[in-house]
Amino acid sequence: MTADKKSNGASRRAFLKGAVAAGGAVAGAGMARAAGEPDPLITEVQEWASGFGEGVDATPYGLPIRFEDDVVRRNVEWLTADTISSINFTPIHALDGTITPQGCAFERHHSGAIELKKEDYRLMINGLVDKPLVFTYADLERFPRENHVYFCECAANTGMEWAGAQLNGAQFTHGMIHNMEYSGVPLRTLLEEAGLDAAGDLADKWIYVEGADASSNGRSIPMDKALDDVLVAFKANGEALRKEHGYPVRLVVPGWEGNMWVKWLRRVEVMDAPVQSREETSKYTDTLADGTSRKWTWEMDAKSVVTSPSPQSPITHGPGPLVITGLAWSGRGAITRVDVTTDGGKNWTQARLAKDGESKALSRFYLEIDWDGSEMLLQSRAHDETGYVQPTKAQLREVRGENSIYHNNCIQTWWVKESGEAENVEVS
Ligand SMILES: Nc1nc2c(c(=O)[nH]1)N[C@H]1C(S)=C(S)[C@@H](COP(=O)(O)O)O[C@H]1N2
Ligand SMILES: [Mo]
Repeated sequence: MTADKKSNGASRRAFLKGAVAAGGAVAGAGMARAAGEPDPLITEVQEWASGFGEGVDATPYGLPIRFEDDVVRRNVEWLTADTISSINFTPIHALDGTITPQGCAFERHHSGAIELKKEDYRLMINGLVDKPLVFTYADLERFPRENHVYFCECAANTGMEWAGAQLNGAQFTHGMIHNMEYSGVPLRTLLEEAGLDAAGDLADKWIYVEGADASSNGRSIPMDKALDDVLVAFKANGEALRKEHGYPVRLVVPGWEGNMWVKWLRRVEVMDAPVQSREETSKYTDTLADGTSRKWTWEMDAKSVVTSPSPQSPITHGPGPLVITGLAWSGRGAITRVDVTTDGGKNWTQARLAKDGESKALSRFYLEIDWDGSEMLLQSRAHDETGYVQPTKAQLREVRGENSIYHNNCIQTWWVKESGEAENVEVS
């Protein structure tokens, strides 16, 4: 291995504690046991076949079986001073497919997750509209609905990695993302209900959206986006939004940074200029090397990560068939291709997309290899339908410097060792 590896191992290994499974490599290259070997799990009558299981009344609303209790959201205590204004991370290293179950989808709150009943819910549309309106939840349910799958990524995802390899696990480096099927009413429908004639030329108009929680989390959105694909959503993955994701109603702003996806949506004001709120000036902007900041960086650039093998999902078998898998996404449209390298970027192989990329939604990729048991520097590289290719860390630093927190979409490297264990590193 000639590439240089850099990591801040000791400090970050400490917080991971039990997160890494104990598995090491086992002998044998086979994918299945040879027939004929005595195996009590095959030859004996098992306990679970000797009596009855639970009745259908045992679990009116099911949770994952207890053996899966490590597939949970985790937070990193030292990242924030208080859990009320904090973040936790989706266990992407342990999931497959693309849909994130709500129960383990990351949460980001500025003033905690509030409890708001449907009966107490109101949405106001005001400002430069023909007739200001207030909708109840029941009113919203009477408008034609749409269903769409979209990812929601916090702009701070991967934000700890600018200065060097930092957090040891895909959950922590890339887990500020979830991908759900939303059911809701296009914001366009509600704006048209209020009437936009009063706004005049829509090309230079904005909306300001805010939540009902104490933080209100207000953001300005240009009118053309508001009228394009923004959804006022009340269901995710078929069921009501969870409290932590904005029950009963949240804004879905496809492809744009998570901060704009206002939860507990209470107000949409049509305006002739952006508000320049805290969340779009001192926060969620990127300071460059020369001290100036990038403005209006709403779209999430194409990005990908290998979810397994990875530090929390080590290889637990010997050489032979190995499934490498991960996620790719772009705020500008569909993923068209993902490449994977096992040697730190010298040779790339095109991975297999589980299905055709969907616009502004996660794509799952697989690369099946015959692992020779030697160490690997695993990386993935996403391409989207605009022709954009995910940059290396060095390429990104060249244009963005190292002052940023947000919008780090660089290529991630896992150093997979002969033991099958993996570590977050940088290659140069
Ligand atoms: N009202 C309100 N909306 C909010 C927030 C908030 O604190 N309050 N956090 C924002 C941020 S920064 C992100 S990344 C997303 C996270 O959505 P989630 O908690 O459903 O994952 O919600 C956004 N919407
Ligand atoms: Mo965020």
